[in-house]
Amino acid sequence: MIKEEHFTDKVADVIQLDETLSDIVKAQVMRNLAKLKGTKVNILITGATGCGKSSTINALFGSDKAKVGQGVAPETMDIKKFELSNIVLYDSPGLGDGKEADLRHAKSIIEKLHEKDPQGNLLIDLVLVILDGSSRDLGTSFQLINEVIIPNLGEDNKRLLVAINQADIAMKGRYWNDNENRPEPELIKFLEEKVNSTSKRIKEATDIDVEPIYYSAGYKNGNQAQNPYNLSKLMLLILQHTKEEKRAVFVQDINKDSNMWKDDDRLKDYRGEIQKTLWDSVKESASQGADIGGAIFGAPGRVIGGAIGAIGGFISGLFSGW
Ligand SMILES: Nc1nc2c(ncn2[C@@H]2O[C@H](COP(=O)(O)OP(=O)(O)OP(=O)(O)O)[C@@H](O)[C@H]2O)c(=O)[nH]1
Ligand SMILES: [Mg+2]
Repeated sequence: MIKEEHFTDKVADVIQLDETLSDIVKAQVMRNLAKLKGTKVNILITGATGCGKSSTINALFGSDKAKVGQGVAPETMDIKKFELSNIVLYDSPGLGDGKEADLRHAKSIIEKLHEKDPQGNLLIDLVLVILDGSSRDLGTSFQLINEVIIPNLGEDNKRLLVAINQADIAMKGRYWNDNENRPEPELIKFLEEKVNSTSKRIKEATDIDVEPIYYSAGYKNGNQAQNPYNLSKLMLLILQHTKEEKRAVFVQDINKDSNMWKDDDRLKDYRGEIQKTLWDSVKESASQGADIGGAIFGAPGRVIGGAIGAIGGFISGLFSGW
């Protein structure tokens, strides 16, 4: 497989060619871009067997990164690490696989949550807990969130994200509009109740406020396939829960297949907000400490060596068809 050129190199090319910038400014931007290129975002993804961890990873970051289970045996036995260009994923089993396995999994999740990076910061930027929306009994998932994850999050509650997957089969497939890939009002009501009861169960046990969302990671099964639903809502939430200075690197690893992102609840322009968030973050990271903010990365239409067009076009080109 040919490795895709890194977006920071493309931005660097544009900057180098810009004759209005001094060498000092260029050097600073180059340093910033090099730093950005090396930035890692570490995400821990966990949840019960079969909730859709692998499917979600593949939908967010491109297919076949993680093996999707077909049988009943748990595919994820211990924490698995997937290194993309800048995003590092840790795929961990949740609870519910028996007492011994549960203890082992809880222990390794707790260790991960406390692990520090070489700079002494907490390694894990974000914990995504996935619940299986089609399951009646989410007891072990609440145990995972309330007793394992939240007590070990430290100060930074923002590190936790809870998302309810398999929205399409939450009512055994009833009230899912297959043609338009969206829930009908009866199912929406059911899912909203699930969201509310989830946040209530967490609040009562831990006094922590979380705002879960529901989505579907979609599936491929032989020649049957269904696109995700609300994946863009999930992606925006992931970005918003990531430290501002790190958000830009999602540009590199995000799934470039626009089909993944098109179906959602339309309550917000999620795709537009993702683009804006990414663009703002690239701008902010690249121009830090160099006196160019307004010049190169200023309002669209201001022509400074074609920089805006080239970079802006690159970012929006990521999501062709949006
Ligand atoms: N209908 C539907 N099926 C889904 C969805 N997400 C995942 N699945 C299916 O659920 C099954 C399990 O999905 P995986 O992604 O392997 O789940 P996992 O959490 O990685 O499972 P383990 O690694 O075994 O713990 C597969 O058959 C998926 O195709 C969804 O949103 N809707
Ligand atoms: Mg898996």
